[in-house]
Amino acid sequence: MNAEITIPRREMLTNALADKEAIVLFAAGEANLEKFMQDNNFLYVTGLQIPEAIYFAYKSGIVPTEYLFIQRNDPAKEVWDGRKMSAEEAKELSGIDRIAYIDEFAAVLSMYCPVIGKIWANIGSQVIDRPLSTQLFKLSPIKERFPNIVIESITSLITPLRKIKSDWELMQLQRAIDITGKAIMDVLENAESSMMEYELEAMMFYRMQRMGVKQWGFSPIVGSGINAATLHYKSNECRIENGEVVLMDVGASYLNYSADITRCFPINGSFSERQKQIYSLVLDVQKKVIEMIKPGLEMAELNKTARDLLAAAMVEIGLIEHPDDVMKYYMHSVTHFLGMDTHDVGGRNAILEVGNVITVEPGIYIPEEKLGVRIEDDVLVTESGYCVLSQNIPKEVSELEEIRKAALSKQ
Ligand SMILES: [Mn+2]
Repeated sequence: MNAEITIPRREMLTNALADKEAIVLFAAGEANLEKFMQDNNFLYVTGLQIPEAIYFAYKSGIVPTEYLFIQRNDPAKEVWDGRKMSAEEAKELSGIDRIAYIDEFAAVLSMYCPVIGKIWANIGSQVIDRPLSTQLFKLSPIKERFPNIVIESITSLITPLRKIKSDWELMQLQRAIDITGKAIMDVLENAESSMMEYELEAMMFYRMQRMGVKQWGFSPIVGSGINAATLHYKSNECRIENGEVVLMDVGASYLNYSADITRCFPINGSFSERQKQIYSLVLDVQKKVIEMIKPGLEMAELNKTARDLLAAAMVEIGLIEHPDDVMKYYMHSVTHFLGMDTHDVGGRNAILEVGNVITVEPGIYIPEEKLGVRIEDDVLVTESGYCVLSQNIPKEVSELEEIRKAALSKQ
């Protein structure tokens, strides 16, 4: 990500500001012994993968004033943390002209505060029984000294931008999806019964990291048998038994763009009749929901259709008696926005627009049969309807069985 990409984003963002409004975006804090993961709003606006930095913009008249505050390089700390990004590098990479240091932020902000009406900041969600977010904590002196300044979450200002993916963003997402697909193929071709779920996770991360991925987009789910029926199963610590269906809900994060794919497969090469029945139902519903996707459609419609179709199918096979009981075996939404965040900004009830990327992920979970099936693809909304970005990752029963049988015959 460079200035060419982020300058137009900042133009659009500051255009959305009213007179006397400001933006304050905090980068993620310095990583201690964990991997550094940048704040996505800060990254979207500046393109910079540096900790602790602060972006500030103030609009009065037409042209906004922009500052970027960065860490000072401390030669004594260099041996521990490496050299900090210099002011020249930060300016070059971000296209922001006024570069200052973090210890100057308070003085600069104090200068503008008497005239600022509102500050849009990445303050995170405010849950009343939780501690203040670091960002809100850093802004709290303003609340005391300048009580007239409204501090508001940047989410509503930045969401209209982030939910329409540019061509560049689609390239990164496609890369994340393709790498995830390769990782899933590795599992399909190498998994054996009696392996541990975490071995499958390791196979996938090995492939992903060799292809330039630094982290998972979210904690990967690899669940076999009854574990596949636990929606957010993450421990991935059980042995895979012969005859089980394995569910993998995984996504690589490539340059902070996250894939989100779910595939299920029979560990011993072929689905049982019952497994095939349930799998085929879910796949059929998934395809029908995907076919509905087009600009102007409410996401709520996708949810309603998925629920209605799954309910009808469950009644037909005698799994439930009445369609209203569908929640017993299907209890989540069928779609969410996808992007820098796995559950990206945009909400769950938006109207689809060209350039949105969403998931489609119906499922049926029957713990008493030790079976859980979810099938999830990532879909771009286009002018003529949709494009399934993960279409190359096999999901037909015949494809999955063929790949598994070929793999098992080699072992
Ligand atoms: Mn998902």
